[in-house]
Amino acid sequence: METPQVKYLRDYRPPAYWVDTIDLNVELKETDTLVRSTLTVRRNTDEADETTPLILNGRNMELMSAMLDGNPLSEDQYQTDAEHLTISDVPARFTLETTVKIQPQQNTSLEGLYRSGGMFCTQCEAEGFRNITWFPDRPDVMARYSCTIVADRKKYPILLSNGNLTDSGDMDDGRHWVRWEDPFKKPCYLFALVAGDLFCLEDTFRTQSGRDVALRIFVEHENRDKCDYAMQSLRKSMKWDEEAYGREYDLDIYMIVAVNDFNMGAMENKGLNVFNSKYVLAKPETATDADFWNIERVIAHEYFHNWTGNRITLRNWFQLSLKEGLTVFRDQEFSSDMTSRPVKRIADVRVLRAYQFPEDGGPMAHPVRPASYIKMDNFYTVTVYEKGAEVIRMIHRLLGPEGFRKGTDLYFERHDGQAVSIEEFVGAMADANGADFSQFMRWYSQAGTPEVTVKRAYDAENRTYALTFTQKCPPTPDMADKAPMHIPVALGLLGRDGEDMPLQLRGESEPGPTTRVLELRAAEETFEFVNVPEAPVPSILRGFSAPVRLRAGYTDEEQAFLFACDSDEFNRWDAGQNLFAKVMLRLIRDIRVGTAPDLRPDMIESFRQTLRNTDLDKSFIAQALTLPTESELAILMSESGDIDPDAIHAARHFTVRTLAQALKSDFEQVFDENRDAGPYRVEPEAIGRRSLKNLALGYLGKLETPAVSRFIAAQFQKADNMTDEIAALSVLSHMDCEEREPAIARFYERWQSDVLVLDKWFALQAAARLPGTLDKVKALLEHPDFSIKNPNKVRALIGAFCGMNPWRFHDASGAGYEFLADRVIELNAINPQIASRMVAVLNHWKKYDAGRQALMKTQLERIAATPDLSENVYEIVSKALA
Ligand code: 0A1
Ligand code: ZN
Repeated sequence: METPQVKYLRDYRPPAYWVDTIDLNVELKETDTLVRSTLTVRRNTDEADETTPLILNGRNMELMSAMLDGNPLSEDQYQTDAEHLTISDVPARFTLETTVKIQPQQNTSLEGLYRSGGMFCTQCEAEGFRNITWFPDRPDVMARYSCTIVADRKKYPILLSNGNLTDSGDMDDGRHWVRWEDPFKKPCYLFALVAGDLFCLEDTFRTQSGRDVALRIFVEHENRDKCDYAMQSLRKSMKWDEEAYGREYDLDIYMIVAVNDFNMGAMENKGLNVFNSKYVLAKPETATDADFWNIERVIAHEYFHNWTGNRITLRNWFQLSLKEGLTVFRDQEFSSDMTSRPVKRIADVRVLRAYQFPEDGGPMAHPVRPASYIKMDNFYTVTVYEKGAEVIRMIHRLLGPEGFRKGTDLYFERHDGQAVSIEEFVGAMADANGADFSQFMRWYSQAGTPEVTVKRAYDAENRTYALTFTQKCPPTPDMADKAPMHIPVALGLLGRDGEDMPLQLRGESEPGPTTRVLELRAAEETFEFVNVPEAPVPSILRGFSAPVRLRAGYTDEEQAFLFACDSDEFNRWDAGQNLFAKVMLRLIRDIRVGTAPDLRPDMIESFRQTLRNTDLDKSFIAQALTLPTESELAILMSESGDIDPDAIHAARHFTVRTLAQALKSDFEQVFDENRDAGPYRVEPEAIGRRSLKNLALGYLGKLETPAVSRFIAAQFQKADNMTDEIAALSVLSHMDCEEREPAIARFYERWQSDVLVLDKWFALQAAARLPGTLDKVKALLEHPDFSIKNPNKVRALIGAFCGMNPWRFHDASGAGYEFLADRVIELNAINPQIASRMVAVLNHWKKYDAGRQALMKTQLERIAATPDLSENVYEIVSKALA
């Protein structure tokens, strides 16, 4: 294998040729598909002259014919290799018509045009369009698209592409055709095509300017009763974007298609979103509260892309966070407005810490704007998406909501219709507000999670309080030395009574609001507050105002105090988590040296108080009393030494069990009080009741007595919605009791015809902490409902075992590692994107003990030596081994 080529941001040049229009004619057939494309091409005279060849991207296609300005190209006028079509002598403007044959039926990579069940669909981001036809496959080439689709009328009554349907007709041979025209210029990664026999749910939305937009959701007929929530979510998203950003939808039709085989969550193709069916289909019997929440979030995300991504798109793929960080920030704010702001913030920060912080500290660490990549697919990461959103959130925090809105208004006004860079976005923010973001830009170029340490000094005599912050960003494989960042630190000071103190910085004539944003810019900086009547407890980084690791040096007592009193609900939650984590890290130490573990009574008491606190939102309580997971503890443990999965499991198990024993009657009472949430509804109050009730069930399950397993099995039987049903089953799945197997079997019988519910069934068995789990997972690979070609199934079974079951996956025998490597090698030949997602679990191998390190390394080396290794997997594995 040749060593794959690295692409660098610094090498970016604008294209040598523009494409103004592309007309596609796609003839879908049962064995292969013919694609005729007509491009109008124009030389970019800033970059190219008559000697510059036209180079187009393409792969996995057979070129049937090529014509330049109507004249067939002879073989000496062009060259092809596996990835390019080069035409050396072209005029300044011309049309190029090519016809290619492709084989969507053979396409298991799910990139380009492929089959999913009985339908055809496309996925072109990032570089999938080159699997469909010859084209300059890069986001800065924006063209106007028209597309005619020809297919069998019976099998594919629905034929869709971007924009507006302008014409259609029947042919004599049982086929029909439909023509779509998209009036908006777009990069090819936003092209989409769908053909199938689909049910369509219709609705309309009247925009703020009074235009009616037709909304259509297409699904397989059997799922017709599962689209209402998605439609409702779409309408809410459209309204919210008008209100929050003044953004109105621009076409007359907005379509969403649900497909079962999809590599990612969903795709924002212009006017024709293609979704993983998991983020569309829901009804109370089959979807959980979390599923409903995710559907609303993903529908919003893709809809918001219409302005942040489509109307204004990317100059090159290095700028991915320009659209993704911004759009994630927008969907997070939308979800906060639709649900509960603190609970949403807690959930988002949990993801950031559990996935992004480790990424930033591992072999794949990269800045929010990566400087290089081998395969762009590998950079759809939590860093680009979630840390990218945190960076936008910091801008929002620094400018305030009005300033931020002025900035986005200017951004849309200046750059509509363009392919731009992150500089243009931050530039609009700066210009609209007269602000200086030059130091702030380091968030885009420096990888790694900054560490912020705080020293506190109270001077009772002068009634002053000084906070000294130091910041340090650890080295990452791409960069050893980092310059200080511009970090907004939102902060409050709590008095002994638990109330926020008025805050007055030295030099200010009077106190300001009780939460202040301090802006750190230097490696070390001191802020001094005056008129401070007593030594306060600081609540630092309220709302998680910057994606940093905070070292505030709190005592347990201070943390318990913040957990009980902080007016900032995020920090309140965080204080609890830090306290529990600290307690469990101590237990881990005890267990490792053979000391009998013991849980302090004050921890149990502080837990009880939160559980019984009726002033708190129930969803918040459920979040606050969910202990850090084994994976989260592993991250914390890795900061000071080797991760010990066995001790982590033992410590967490001990903690949960001890709490369950000590608070048994409290949990039972909480369960009873919240048992009746009325008929199932997706609304915050009912969700809160269910989450608290099921939290209690989870703790009670750890008692593992026959009475408890009977009780949980009864809850499982009685459940009338998937949230409760799966909650009970998942508690049972970890228990070695006689109710377990019959419940799992019953669930299968009940749901065997619903592929999405079966994903839950696979995942739950793979995540079970019982000793035989790996053998069970291997057996389930052979189950008739499992398919390695379906990404959702792979994530459910293999992903859940390797990613959600750390204790079993990291079994000291290395059997889990070997299992994963076998699957990665198998997937490499089927679907490289999914293979590389799966192998990334091994990225953190150096954080384990010598024995496990050696075992993981052996498997990584085995994967690296696989013949025909895809670029996707090569990039991850070679960086992990470096
Ligand atoms: N842009 C989509 C996500 C997406 C990214 C890559 C894909 O294929 C490699 C597919 C979808 C989003 O942000 O929702
Ligand atoms: Zn996106």
